Amino acid sequence: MNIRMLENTVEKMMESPKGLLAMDESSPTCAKRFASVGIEDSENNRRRYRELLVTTPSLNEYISGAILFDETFNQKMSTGDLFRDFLTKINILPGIKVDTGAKDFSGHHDEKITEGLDGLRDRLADYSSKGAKFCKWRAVITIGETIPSNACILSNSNSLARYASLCQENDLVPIVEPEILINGDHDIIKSDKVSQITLESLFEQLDILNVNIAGTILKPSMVISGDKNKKRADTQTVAEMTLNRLVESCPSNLGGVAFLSGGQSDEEATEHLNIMNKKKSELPWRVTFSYARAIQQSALNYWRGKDDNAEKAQDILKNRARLCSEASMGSLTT
Ligand code: 5MM
Repeated sequence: MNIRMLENTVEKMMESPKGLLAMDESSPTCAKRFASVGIEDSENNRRRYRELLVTTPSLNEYISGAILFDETFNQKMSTGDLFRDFLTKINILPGIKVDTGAKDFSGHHDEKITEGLDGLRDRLADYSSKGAKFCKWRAVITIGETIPSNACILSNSNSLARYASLCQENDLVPIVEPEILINGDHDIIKSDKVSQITLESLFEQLDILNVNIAGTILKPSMVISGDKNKKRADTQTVAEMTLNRLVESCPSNLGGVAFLSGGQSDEEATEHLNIMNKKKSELPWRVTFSYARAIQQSALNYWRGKDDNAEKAQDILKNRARLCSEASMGSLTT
């Protein structure tokens, strides 16, 4: 493990005023997003869409790194350039999602365990040799009457830590993403409690497995009421409780924090980040974004697979990336 190299990558990923663009939808997820706007799911359409994203003018002013799915990482653009090389050329670090998905957790109804550790060492060496600088692994934690179970949290935390350790062995910065789903009628207190046990378990496992914390990025959910809760907490409360949770449960030498949007509206996702960053001078790490839907969805809705809509869709994408960037500095005014 080359610590200097990991720290250098972390520094670039967390550079102000930028954040990360998550465009690593697996093929089934991409098919779902396309179906919602009537686009046929094909490799060519996935390439066209991803090409639209990465060729958006000035994207590199707001985005420091892009998380790719394996297909895109190894795919050529219409120009013949590989996506990964094009990103490097425009000063956006190419990253890669390396988990193979959240699967049903045996013996635990309604819970998921993320798979992908088998053969991971070899896959990471290959990605690293082809220019990837960082990786991502997503664990899914569901809130319900009697869940999450300790088994689900422990097993997912341990897998995240094993993945992170293998990444660092290959000089790749691991993004660890324990996503606590927004789905449900739980209140914000329950979300905070689950965040606490999840984060504490994750950092305990990272420590046990000797993962270098300064060379690791956390991609957490915000502490937020369930989407079906009748009295959802307001934006100020979400931002304050999220920051308090991170400060209490995350080590101060962590490389950085880059939130997922997790089904929040575009406006909510930027507003929460903006409020948190009003306090950025008091925080031990940078707090930025690693959004997929909150950056991409409005552009996808406009594009609908039509070349004539591409330029305007890129304007929409650029505008969302700019707003996220401003929110990551606490300087968003609306
Ligand atoms: C882009 O979606 C990623 C997961 O895709 P799969 O479910 O297909 O594996 C996901 O990890 C994403 O990076 C994060 O959830 C952030 O996306 P949102 O939309 O929550 O900002």
